[in-house]
Amino acid sequence: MMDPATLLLVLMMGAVPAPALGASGSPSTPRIDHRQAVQQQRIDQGAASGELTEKEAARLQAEQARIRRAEDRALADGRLTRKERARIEDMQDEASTHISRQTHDRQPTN
Ligand SMILES: [Ca+2]
Repeated sequence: MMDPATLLLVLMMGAVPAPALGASGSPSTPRIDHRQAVQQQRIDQGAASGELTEKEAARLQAEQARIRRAEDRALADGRLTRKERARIEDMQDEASTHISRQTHDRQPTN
């Protein structure tokens, strides 16, 4: 069993390489990641408020999963080309439209 001071030191040491990893590892995708988080939030809120039916929410979740997979595939070689980035952003544009449409279609919940 480690004493608390040693444990703290280990945790602090463990925390140091994390930011360094981001700099030398995969290309950063802050814009894509931010939009992902926002869209996920919109789906969650729509589902919680009843503006999205379970089916609509499930479909929109599946779309988000497809976008994440596309991003993973694009990043698999450690490089995100302009074309790859544009394709993912196009998918996010479409997903955003789908979320708005399904959230405001006044479809009664079922
Ligand atoms: Ca790539």
